[in-house]
Amino acid sequence: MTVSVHTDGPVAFVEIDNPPVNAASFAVRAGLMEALAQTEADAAVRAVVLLCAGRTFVAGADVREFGKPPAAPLLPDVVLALEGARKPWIAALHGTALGGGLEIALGCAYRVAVPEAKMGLPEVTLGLLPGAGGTVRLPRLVGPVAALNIMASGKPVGAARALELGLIDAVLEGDLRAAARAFALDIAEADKPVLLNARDVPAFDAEVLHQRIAAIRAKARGQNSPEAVCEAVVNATRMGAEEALAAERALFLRLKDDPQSRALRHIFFAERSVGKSLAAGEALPSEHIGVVGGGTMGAGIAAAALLAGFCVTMIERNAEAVAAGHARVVEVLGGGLKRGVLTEDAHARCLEAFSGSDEYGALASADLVIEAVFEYMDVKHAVFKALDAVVKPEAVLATNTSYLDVGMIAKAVRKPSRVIGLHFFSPAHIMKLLELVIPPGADPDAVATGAALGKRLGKVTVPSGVCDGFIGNRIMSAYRRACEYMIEDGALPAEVDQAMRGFGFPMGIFEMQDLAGLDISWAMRKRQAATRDPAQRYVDIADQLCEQGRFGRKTGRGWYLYDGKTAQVDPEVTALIEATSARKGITRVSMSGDAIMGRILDVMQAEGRAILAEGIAARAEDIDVVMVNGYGFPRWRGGPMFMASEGAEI
Ligand code: T1G
Repeated sequence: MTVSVHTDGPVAFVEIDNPPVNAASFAVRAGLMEALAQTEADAAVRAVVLLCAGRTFVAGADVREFGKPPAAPLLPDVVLALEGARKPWIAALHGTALGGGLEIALGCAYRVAVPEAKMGLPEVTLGLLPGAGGTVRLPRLVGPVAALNIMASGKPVGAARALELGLIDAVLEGDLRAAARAFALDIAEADKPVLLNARDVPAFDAEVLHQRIAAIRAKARGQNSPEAVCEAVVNATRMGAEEALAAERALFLRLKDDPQSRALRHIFFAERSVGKSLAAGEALPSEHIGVVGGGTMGAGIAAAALLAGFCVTMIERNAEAVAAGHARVVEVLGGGLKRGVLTEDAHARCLEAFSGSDEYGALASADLVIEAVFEYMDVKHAVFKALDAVVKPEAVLATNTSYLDVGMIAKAVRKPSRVIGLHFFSPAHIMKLLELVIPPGADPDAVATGAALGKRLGKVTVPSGVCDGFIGNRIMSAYRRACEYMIEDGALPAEVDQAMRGFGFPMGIFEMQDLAGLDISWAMRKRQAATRDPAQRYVDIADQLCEQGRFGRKTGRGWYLYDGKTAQVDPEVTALIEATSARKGITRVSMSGDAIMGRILDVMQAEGRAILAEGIAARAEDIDVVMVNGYGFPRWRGGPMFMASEGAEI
């Protein structure tokens, strides 16, 4: 039974049971209408408690229904009906009451929650806005500025903050059902609170609201839903509820058909279904993680594992390096404490679970070991030989290499099938993307163990086959080459970067190289020079910059000149580029921003098709997940392969 009614004296319990997240599907909506009729008709019922089975209160409308014709009763109508109930409804919240779930709660006379509950209106992250009255009721309950912050950020608030805001009426300790029953008995004979729709918006500072709207618009970077949220909140301050609800509906329907929302829903589900293609292996229990290498990546990986509750042992080559690596991890954890994302207890627990050593023997009890040492095959081989001699037979060994052949690395151990690739992205404790690189012959249990680690670290774990650059770096190398061809043919770095920013990237490829440091890829190009295909066009502009010691931000000069963090176009670089074109007999031709971005997108999609054809990626949506979560591809465009499938133009 998706929605059941159980009466306990004067209190009726209406329970929704629609796993996995009690999404407000058609069955839930119809069931609520039936429960409303039943409780209204039952003279013995004086108050109604609405709660959910499973792990969370309603986590939103059922997004899977969006592609289908809407089926009455529509959620806005269900909320209106609940709001009009003669008997008071109390929404009893646990887990994450999100989107349409919170809107259902706003239609109830009261809202109560357990201390751990979170609630929010994340529709903007799906390219939508609350479409069941949230943009009208929330401003009337908590004020337009707080409502705007909740709806424009899409971020949930905790129960304590919700109580402060007046979003909920009480935080209930202990058993929610019993506490909600007691609350219901307390209010059963009281007058029902004034309907939210019958209230005026509380007094607010119009200048503050205006400033918040300006900031949201500035950050929107081409997205439509934040703008719509701003418009809806302004409507709530200027219109009566009925007019504002109609305006909200119009905005919602417009956004629901917007390609940006289709793209965001595509990515939402792609991230949750990624890895479903993995062969059925059995994840081995992992509690003790070894990390070899205490540099930036190793420290980030160690911190990520500590934050996820693992015990971590870091190995470095000597006591000094161990101390340096340890200090890096302590600094990362300290940052989390300072920013308030880590409690004192959690911080202490992480430090307690962390140890370092210059002896590989310290990894004897490790369940899984990740190496993050220099990107040289002989260094990797030495590390894996040393690991092979000390770890337990069932331990999984992983390399964090960003482009070396994982199968070649695996040859260093007696049982290569235990070796996988876990390609983290820096900073490893923050970036959500993890490429799970699966060499031929890898043990399915080792692969499943890597996938389980990724899930526990809160990563989006994308399986990849073995090739140069796996999925993300391979596509980035392809469009980096295309951008260097374009600047040799007539474009300039600033024009390329502007085109990418205009498309929605946080920064362009040349700005990004200056940030990362030009010397790193220069060293790789020099290593690969001997094996480079002489028939392939090669642009040596970046080499020339490096030969002049222009390594990017860290040397104050790279593709751009830096005055602090501000990048300036450098006439010397422009001259160098033009001289290179002349030297190669190229007549430079200028390119429009759309032409530049169109070329970049074409190259991304072509490389993506090759990656699929070679079986490196299992699904086109996996490529989108990689590009959105690891390479700054704008989420609201869905990814290069989604754009190709939609025939979307720049
Ligand atoms: N609809 C349908 N399925 C959903 C869903 C939803 N809203 N949310 C989650 N799922 C599925 C998900 O695909 C996965 O399925 C499973 O539940 C577990 O999800 C009118 C229009 C709730 C915080 O945006 O943020 O309401 O892969 O892996 O990490 O104004 O899911 O198991 O088959 O993410 O524990 C607004 C979206 C909708 C919330 C749980 N609500 N969901 O996280 O599990 S629009 C949202 C989440 C709306 C109204 C508007 C998270 C979560 P499967 P999961 P999790």
